[in-house]
Amino acid sequence: MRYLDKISDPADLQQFSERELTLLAGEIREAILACVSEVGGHLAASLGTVELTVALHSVLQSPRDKIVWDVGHQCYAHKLLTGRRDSFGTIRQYGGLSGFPSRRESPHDVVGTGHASTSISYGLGLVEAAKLARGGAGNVVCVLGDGALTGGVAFEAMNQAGHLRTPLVVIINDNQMSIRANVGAMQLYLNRIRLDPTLTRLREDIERGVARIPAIGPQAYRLGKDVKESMKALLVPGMLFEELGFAYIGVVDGHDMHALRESVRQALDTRRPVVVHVKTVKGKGYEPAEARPDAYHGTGPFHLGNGARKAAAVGTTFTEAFGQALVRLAETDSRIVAVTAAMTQGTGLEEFERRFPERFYDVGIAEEHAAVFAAGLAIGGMRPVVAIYSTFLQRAFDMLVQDIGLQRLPVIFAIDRAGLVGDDGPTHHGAFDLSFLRAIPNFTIMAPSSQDELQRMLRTAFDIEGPVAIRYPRGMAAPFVTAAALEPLAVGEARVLEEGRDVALIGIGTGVGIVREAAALLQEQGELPTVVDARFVKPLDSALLERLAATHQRLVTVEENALAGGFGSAVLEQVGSSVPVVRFGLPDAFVSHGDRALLLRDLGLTAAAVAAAAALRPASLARVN
Ligand SMILES: Cc1ncc(C[n+]2csc(CCOP(=O)(O)OP(=O)(O)O)c2C)c(N)n1
Repeated sequence: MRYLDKISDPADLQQFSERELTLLAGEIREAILACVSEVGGHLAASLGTVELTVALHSVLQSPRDKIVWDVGHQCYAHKLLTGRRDSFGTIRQYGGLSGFPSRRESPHDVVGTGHASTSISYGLGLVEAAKLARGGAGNVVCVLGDGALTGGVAFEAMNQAGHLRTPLVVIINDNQMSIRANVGAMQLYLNRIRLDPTLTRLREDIERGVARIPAIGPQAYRLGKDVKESMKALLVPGMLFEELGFAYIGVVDGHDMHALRESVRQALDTRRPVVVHVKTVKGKGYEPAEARPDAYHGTGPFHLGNGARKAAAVGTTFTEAFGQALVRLAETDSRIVAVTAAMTQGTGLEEFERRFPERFYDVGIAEEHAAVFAAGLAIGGMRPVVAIYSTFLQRAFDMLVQDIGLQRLPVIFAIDRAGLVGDDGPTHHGAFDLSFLRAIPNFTIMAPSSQDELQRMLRTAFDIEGPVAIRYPRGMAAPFVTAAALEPLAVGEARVLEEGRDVALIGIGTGVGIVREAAALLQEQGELPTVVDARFVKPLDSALLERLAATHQRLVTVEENALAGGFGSAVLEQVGSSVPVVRFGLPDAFVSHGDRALLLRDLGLTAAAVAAAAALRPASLARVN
């Protein structure tokens, strides 16, 4: 029997010796690999934190003690140790376990996460709440990566924690990687600490009050505390954290069970804010993932033997279509600058970075900064393109309003992963961008139905002297429309795909594929709907909408955005009560994780449902909003 099979609750770890805990870590690694190679998932981060997770759960008493996982993508070992071993194989699948901590799933998942850099804020709130409630609330340990430490909110929380002197343990899981190699001055600082063991020894020497600094010798010690403090500031690892009011413990080998357990105990004993700097290897224990942790950050199913992906993608994704077009445009316009917040690969900017390194910026996990930085670039005469996932753009909402919309700056947002993303679930679905962008004056908002359309929209964006958003989904670009690539579009003009009668089906983005299919179903029943690709959410093609309203008995809109405030709402606002409008889109609820097609089916976002709602024979109406 495996050690893992003896654990149904973290308390069961108490029965094991440190040697057994280390063996258990090996079993957990195997279980993660067996599962993720079958169903895909966040592999490398979870492999890197196995010993850390075992160490934490063996020292702490969860859920009385609370572990807050930043981002949460490294939580697989935690799930295996907290009563979810038998359902682990369902992770990220429709109806199965979430790929992230989820409050609905387990009392051990103290917070539900998915977005980075929030753990210290949560942790601080938890400890302060316990103080206020005067309950014996246990210890709180936040685990965040060096990548997450590039996010400003982490520093906002440290600033407050240091000030309050709140007893809170912050474990920095330093693997030198964000999704790819981490960037920024903070990473250089962490590297300096972790790469130079003499610094750690120096720290110990100075802490003991022994002046053994070679060039200065014993005299310095006699000069007293001030000199000692300034020497510390220059040389001592972790001084930056100490200046912020945190004690510093490190650097700890994140794969050494004994060292980890000792340092966690020591940290808990300090009863003040404390940083434990742990050095781990992302992808630890699986050679392909150690060699290419970026490729195995999030992976589809793969062959365990050699790490090769089981299903290679065929065709061009929207992401690739965007990246290619941006490179083409940048060849002839030296003002074009690309900005990403730690998502170079995910947003298709690798080729741009290779071709134009001086015009490429990875700002780290800092979406708010990315937006304002781009605003500065635009004021300075550049044409910045911020390539960003819809869900992460949510962080920068105030910047979109204040720093870009209000200033009417020509910043282009290339918004990837708009709509449902599938396996990652509600923390990652891009459900709201049309709603929150549409409310901001001066923005032009487009959504392509195909890769050609995306490329033409990007070209169009550079002709617009104000902010632009282009939103497109994860996955393959529908190949059904071919237009002359990179020809600009007429701003605010929709495209009538089929002139029909009675019912007008109006799609935006992925909605266009659905209305085309729905039209085909209706045609089989002898109906002749009008079919429109709206292309623009703002400005709307108001002339066309007025004409359709006057000549049709019903308008049907289809979008992959929240119905509240989305494209269909815009159409309703335009046509008022002059014609019934049936809207299809995402509900006023957080959509779960799982296969995108299954989720769309559950939500009634299918061609069959649209056709049923569009059919004029009342009996076949599926739903009318
Ligand atoms: C606000 C936000 N922006 C971007 C992401 C995408 N993302 C997920 S994990 C990750 C890298 C995190 O690096 P780190 O914190 O060092 O953890 P590691 O994966 O190295 O363990 C990024 C950029 C996110 N989850 N949240």
